[in-house]
Amino acid sequence: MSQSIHVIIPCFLLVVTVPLQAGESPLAKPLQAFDLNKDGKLTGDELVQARQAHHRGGQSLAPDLRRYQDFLSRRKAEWLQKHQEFLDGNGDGKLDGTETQRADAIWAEIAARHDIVRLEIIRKYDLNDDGRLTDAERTASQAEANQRRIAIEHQVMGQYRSHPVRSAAGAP
Ligand SMILES: [Ca+2]
Ligand SMILES: [Ca+2]
Repeated sequence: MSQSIHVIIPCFLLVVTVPLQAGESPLAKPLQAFDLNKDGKLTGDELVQARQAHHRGGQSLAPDLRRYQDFLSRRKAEWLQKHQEFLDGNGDGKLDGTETQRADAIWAEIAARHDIVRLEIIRKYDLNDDGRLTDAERTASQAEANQRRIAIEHQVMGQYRSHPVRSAAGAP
């Protein structure tokens, strides 16, 4: 009887209360990695991460992150092409150092918002709670994700287009 109870209690929720040496975590070793603020407890996001890692059964999130970074690189290349005319401030048909710097800064703003959308989309469409999207979950999320990414790029570019930065030479 007591054995079946042990099986039911998810191991990641157990916090052992034993007298501690200074600096020693009350968490079981595999869980300590999730205790980001090192307070000896799993709270909020830490608990979510631990639970999702448990549901992934030891599989890491790294391949998904790489996949996202590749996606973001392709997205940036398309964006550069689409807004080439605007980003090419002096209109010589190419981006010099200053223009590239500015393009990178604008893209960093867009990418930061894409990152937020990515997490929100995963939270919403991750039905099996493993912190990643399966192909089916990804397909289900695609329409909303695309729509939101287009809106972000549109909004940020709108702001820059309506407030053009002064030229490096210094307008009066
Ligand atoms: Ca140029
Ligand atoms: Ca999932």
